[in-house]
Amino acid sequence: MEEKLRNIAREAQGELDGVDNLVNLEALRTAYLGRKGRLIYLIRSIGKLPPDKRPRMGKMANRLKVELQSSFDYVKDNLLEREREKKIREEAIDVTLPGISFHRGRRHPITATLDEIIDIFSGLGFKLEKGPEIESEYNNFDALNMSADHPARDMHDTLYLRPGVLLRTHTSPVQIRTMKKQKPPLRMICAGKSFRADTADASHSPMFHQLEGLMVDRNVTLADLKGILTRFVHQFFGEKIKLRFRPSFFPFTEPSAEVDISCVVCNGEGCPLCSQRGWLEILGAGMVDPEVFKEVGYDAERYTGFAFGMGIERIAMLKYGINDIRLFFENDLRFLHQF
Ligand code: 2NM
Repeated sequence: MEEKLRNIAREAQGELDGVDNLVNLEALRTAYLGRKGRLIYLIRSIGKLPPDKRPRMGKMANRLKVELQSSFDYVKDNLLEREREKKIREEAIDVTLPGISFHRGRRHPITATLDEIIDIFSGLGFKLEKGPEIESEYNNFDALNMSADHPARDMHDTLYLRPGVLLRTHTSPVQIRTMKKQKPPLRMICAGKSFRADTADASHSPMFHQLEGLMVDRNVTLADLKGILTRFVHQFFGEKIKLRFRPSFFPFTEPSAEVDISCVVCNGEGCPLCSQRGWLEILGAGMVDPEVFKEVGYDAERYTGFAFGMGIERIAMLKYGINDIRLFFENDLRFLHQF
């Protein structure tokens, strides 16, 4: 009996040493200490021993039972700890790894400039009107006092789609469309793409954006034009900026003017941006020619109006210090992400 107990102790220890997971450990525990286990079986047979041998064997068996129990517990604790460590290793998150970066989309600088200018004129009571990029020769030229033989038409290097139909060379046809469907008083702006058969260089692009405005009412004068444009320039470029109106010519306005602002870089001192002149041309304007009013059915005796137009790329280039118009259309993210 003593021999059997010692065998059980040795074998249990040997098997315990080889156990490497909790399932096998539990099976082993059942095999030795379970209700039908080897040790329990032996303990039950103690009752069949002669009475004088029972206490010693009982003690020995019980000691072995307690020892085995604590050996099992010890191995179980070790296995649990090993599993926990493995889990931590496998599920570890390196919080020092850099995040997965992504670039957020944003407005194109031309859109941002357009939005800002539209906001300013909205605040002055001008309503935004829209028109198509494909236009009739009539709306783009004839109705604007630019007849077929008018020299100003040559300046516009027009992209024709077919005879009489073209890509608008400016947004002025939107004014024609609006005046034809709406009686004065009228205060409108329009903004959008214009097209000319130009070869791209630092200051030319075959597609560019214009924003134009028109105000028609009784007694609208050049003073109103100067007042509105001054408000716009001060709001967009800053209160310090000075304006200068130079006489010019457009077929659709009389008189006509080109508007300069004091240089945004040198404040009029003279620098490379303004070619030492101290002034930058930013828009064209004038009093609407009575011929245009006649064409859209407005009474030129009763109404007067001013109109103006500006190139958005040029305005954006001055505002953001950009020296090549082509940058706007290359869609280089290194450029676009700066705005
Ligand atoms: C400019 C300069 C001067 C202009 C005139 C008109 C219309 F249709 F009312 F006659 N729209 N836009 C105009 C006048 C545009 O852009 C440089």
